[in-house]
Amino acid sequence: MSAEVKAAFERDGVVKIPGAVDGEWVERILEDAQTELDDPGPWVTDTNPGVAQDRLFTTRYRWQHAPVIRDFVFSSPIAAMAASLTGSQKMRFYFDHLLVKEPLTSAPTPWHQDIPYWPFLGKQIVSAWVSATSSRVSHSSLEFVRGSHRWDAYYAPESFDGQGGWTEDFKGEPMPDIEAARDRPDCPFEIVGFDVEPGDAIFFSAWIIHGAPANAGRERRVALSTRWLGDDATWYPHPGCDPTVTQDDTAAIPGRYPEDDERFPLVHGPRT
Ligand SMILES: O=C(O)CCC(=O)C(=O)O
Repeated sequence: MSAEVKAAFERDGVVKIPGAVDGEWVERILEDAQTELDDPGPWVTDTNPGVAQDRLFTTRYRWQHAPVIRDFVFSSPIAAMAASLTGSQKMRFYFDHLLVKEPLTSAPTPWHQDIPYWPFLGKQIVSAWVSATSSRVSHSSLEFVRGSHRWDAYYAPESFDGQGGWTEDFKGEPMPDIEAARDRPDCPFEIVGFDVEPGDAIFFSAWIIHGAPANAGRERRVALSTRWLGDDATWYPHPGCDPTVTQDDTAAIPGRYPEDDERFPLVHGPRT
């Protein structure tokens, strides 16, 4: 990563890296997506099961048993890129999240911040959203509130299926109404979106506010988001966070760097 790209990531909280992974990975992700749509695993959000249009489908936490995801995590260049962007010596893996929007999916991805959903704190926590399809912002590519990773805000999570609160347990500030503000001349948010081609990656801070519009197009949109823990990550289980991994599942110690190779394997960097 050039100094310029790293500076942009630090300033904006997001950068697009064109052609981050090659066509072979793209093919494998597309095949994996079809397999999951046909036979979904346990951690699924699905607004319209079984149909070919108007369906937002997400599935996650499969790296331990899905060979494509496992290979991607351990063999693609993404971990090294995440380390370079965040200035981390090491990168541990948190989880994988496959996100599909079928043609004419009316559901937007709500504006949200990732960090409150997750049992971690730390500024060197990053996602790599790798697109396996060509997508314009109007066809549900991602949008961001530029610089919002530096606000020090921690907003209450929302469910992706439009059903409102992610959990009753989480007490937090509600997300500002970005959508209502965006067309106002005095909109205080700088919204940036990225059109993508297959293999492009959007890297973004776990603290940045982001979302995606509906898919107004006639093509399926497929992306694999992987979540990475940099050097300053600490384990922070809290009410209402990600139910796929709890304190019962890990040897990680609250407030400490998560040295648990079963749950959060070291993928990049030295062991010591
Ligand atoms: O793909 C999407 O629509 C949303 C992705 C997202 O929010 C994420 O990867 O954190």
